[in-house]
Amino acid sequence: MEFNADELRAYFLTRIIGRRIEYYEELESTNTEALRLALENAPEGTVVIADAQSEGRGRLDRIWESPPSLNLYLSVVLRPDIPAASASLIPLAVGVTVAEVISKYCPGKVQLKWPNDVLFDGRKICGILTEMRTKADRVHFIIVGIGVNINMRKLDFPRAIRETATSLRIETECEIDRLDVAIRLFENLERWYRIFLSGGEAAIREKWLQYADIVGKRIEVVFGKTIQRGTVTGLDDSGALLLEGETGVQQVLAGDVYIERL
Ligand code: BT5
Repeated sequence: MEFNADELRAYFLTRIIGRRIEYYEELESTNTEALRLALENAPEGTVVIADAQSEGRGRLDRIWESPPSLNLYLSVVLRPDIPAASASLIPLAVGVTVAEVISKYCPGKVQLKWPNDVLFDGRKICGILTEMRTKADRVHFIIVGIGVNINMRKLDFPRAIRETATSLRIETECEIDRLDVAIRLFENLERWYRIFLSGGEAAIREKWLQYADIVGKRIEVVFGKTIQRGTVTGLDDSGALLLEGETGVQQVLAGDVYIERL
């Protein structure tokens, strides 16, 4: 078959994710740097990657352990032209993206935990931090931060999370090429982001629920001093978790989920 260089160029021109890639040996946080670039009009699909983070962030100012040379820490700038209220499925689409990529390396026990932790056999292998800026009531930009534990060994984790965290290397007993994981992540994020943009919300919810395996389970959701309890019946259109409790069906918009042990 003839080699068609124009087609090759067209392929890259039509890509969104990775259109611009900024790499750093160390950053405080790739989300903070991506936020800064986005405010300077960095194009949609800009990716910021760091080998290490000195102040990797989780939700609610928690710390994301980010030692050098072992893992992936990256943030992507998205600029969907949609109302802010319609953006809440994006974190779930990112969860699905990562779950599928991790399943390629170690199939079977990958699970999504609402809103978007990725667990392997009950241990956290990836954290996702999504931050949005709005203009009037529309999305100005969204920063999707992804931290995947790749080559950390058990002793590389601080003692406090040694039993609750894991990595691809721990689970596969093989050293994994970080670049390979990054490329698969970009490809799959491109796919799910396009599904989102073309009205594929139902497909995102369906795939997310498959990986979450939570429908029918009794859970407790803790958000500050508020606790919600009930049985999960599914996700609503916006990606909120639906809980059936004594007072009827309630929407869960934020918090940490615990499966109730009866
Ligand atoms: C998260 O928060 O899981 C979101 C983490 C997002 C990290 C990425 S890395 C690239 C980008 N740049 C950033 O600065 N952040 C993003 P949360 O659900 O709040 O979970 C945080 C909790 O996970 C901590 O309190 C620890 O218990 C645990 N933890 C910290 N580091 C971990 C690690 N490397 N692996 C597994 N668990 C970890």
